[in-house]
Amino acid sequence: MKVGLIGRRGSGKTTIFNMLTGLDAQVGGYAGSDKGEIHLGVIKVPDQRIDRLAEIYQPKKTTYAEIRFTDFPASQGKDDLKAGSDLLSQMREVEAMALVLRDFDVQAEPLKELDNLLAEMILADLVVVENRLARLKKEKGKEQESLLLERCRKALENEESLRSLSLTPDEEALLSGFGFLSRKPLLALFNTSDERAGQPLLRAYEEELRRRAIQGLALAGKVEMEIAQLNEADREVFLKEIGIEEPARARFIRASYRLLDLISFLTTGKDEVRAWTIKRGTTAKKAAGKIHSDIERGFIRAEVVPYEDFIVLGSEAKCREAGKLRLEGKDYSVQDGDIIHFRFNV
Ligand SMILES: Nc1nc2c(ncn2[C@@H]2O[C@H](COP(=O)(O)OP(=O)(O)OP(=O)(O)O)[C@@H](O)[C@H]2O)c(=O)[nH]1
Ligand SMILES: [Mg+2]
Repeated sequence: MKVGLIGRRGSGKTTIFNMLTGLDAQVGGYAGSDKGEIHLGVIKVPDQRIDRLAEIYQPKKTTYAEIRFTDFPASQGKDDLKAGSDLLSQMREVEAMALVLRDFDVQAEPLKELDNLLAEMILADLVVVENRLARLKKEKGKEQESLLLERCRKALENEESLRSLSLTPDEEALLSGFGFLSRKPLLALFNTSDERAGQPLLRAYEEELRRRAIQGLALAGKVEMEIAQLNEADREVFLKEIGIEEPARARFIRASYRLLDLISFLTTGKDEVRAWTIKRGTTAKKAAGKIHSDIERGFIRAEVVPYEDFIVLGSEAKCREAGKLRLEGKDYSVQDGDIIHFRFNV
């Protein structure tokens, strides 16, 4: 999964990037010490099921699901999302956006920041839609696309995001190539002061977000970054001391999975124990394609054991005896925690 960190200059994007990745990218980029670089980082998604399965199988390789973060610099001008900018085209590549909102001092106006960012994204998308529509006028046989883009234009002109449109899978596919910002799943990250570390999102914010149909999360970027950069033993002590139950990284990962409606299925064996991230509702055949296109193409069936059953019974053989191993066809909707062996034929 690719997540972009986006926000105003000095809102704490790099601070939060460091917190999430445990890296040590230069903060305070706005002061000129770094020249607006993009930072990239990858984290493994902690998964106790994988830990447990690795203990049982002792595989050669253990692979967790991953999230890839891109920390975007705020651009030099005031409008970060100027049409045609390089930054903008890179933002179109991410699958989800985390908007970092400054909420750590008295001058902070996180909701205003949020609304401005949302408005900029709508504007950026509108430019793309209008350019494309102008070009389509000269082309034949693109009626469906034109009609759809007209619908998009109407929404955007009414200052509504493209998230608000309900689309058929076909329409979705037509739009996917544009990478519209206002259609990307969005998480609002309120970067609070250290004193509010570990506290949930303010009620007032929650209500405002609900009105905008956006999910939010509060984190105290600065102190949580410092915690993330400690070694594991010190981290535990420190977290207790300031009363944080769970590091913000774990909360962030869970919120992202919820936001994107993602689940994991698991594969096991002597070679590798691995978690695979898919969208809820993905069929067995499509899930197989996540591993390899050959397995999708030659799909015969999926042998499925739910993780919980496997742990209770202790082995695949016992699961088989107890009738917990199911044979599922290509249209089976994969469930979170399914341990799957795919049978296929190439
Ligand atoms: N007090 C306090 N300061 C913070 C917090 N988060 C960030 N800062 C400070 O705000 C400044 C900007 O932080 P960065 O993380 O570099 O902000 P940024 O959004 O990456 O900035 P640009 O990349 O320039 O747009 C730094 O000096 C941080 O120490 C916070 O939670 N509390
Ligand atoms: Mg930065």
